[in-house]
Amino acid sequence: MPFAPLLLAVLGEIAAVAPFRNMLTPGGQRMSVAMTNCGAVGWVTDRKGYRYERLDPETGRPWPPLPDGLIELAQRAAVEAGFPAFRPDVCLINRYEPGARMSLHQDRDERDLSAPIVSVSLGLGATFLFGGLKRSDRPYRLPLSHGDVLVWGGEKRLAYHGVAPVADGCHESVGRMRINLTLRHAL
Ligand code: MD3
Ligand code: FE
Repeated sequence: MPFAPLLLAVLGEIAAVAPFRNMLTPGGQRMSVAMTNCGAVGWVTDRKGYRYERLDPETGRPWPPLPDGLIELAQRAAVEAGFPAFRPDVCLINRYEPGARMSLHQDRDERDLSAPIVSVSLGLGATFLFGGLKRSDRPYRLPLSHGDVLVWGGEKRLAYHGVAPVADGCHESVGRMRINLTLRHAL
């Protein structure tokens, strides 16, 4: 994967400023996925709810800037998928250790839901669960592996989705984890 080494270097710099943390859901459950952000705002959750915040609640400081290379990668993917106007302003970074999962949810905290979301997967593979517009719609299972770049937009933007528990393993360049970056237009 040509862009993986650069991405991993950038991730190390981001995590040094805004460390990965397991956030609390509004219901009080600790998430198994560890998260951080870069960009003008960052996605957070705690007892008060889900939202985007300008300051990292862990450090009280702004999130690290969104690297230009990441913006370009996401814009190139979005153009290919038919979203030439996509202007990402935030990247949510998810880290899955073996056993971590993400239950079915919708992404609806972004202001303009006509903007797509670009996701980049690194490290261990995972099964992505791709449901419908109702939580009860039975999800498709889609394997995701290192280097996959996907663009989620249009009528599927509000589809329920999640990630099945990540199986144990060790990826040769990323190690014992899966990293997923989602580039979004949140503001
Ligand atoms: C389909 N992350 O951060 S990324 C999330 O692999 C999230 O970490 C997953 O769901 C992960 O919110 C999946 C791909 C993705 C992101 C947003 C979507 C797929 C989507 C929004 C609508 C439909
Ligand atoms: Fe999501």
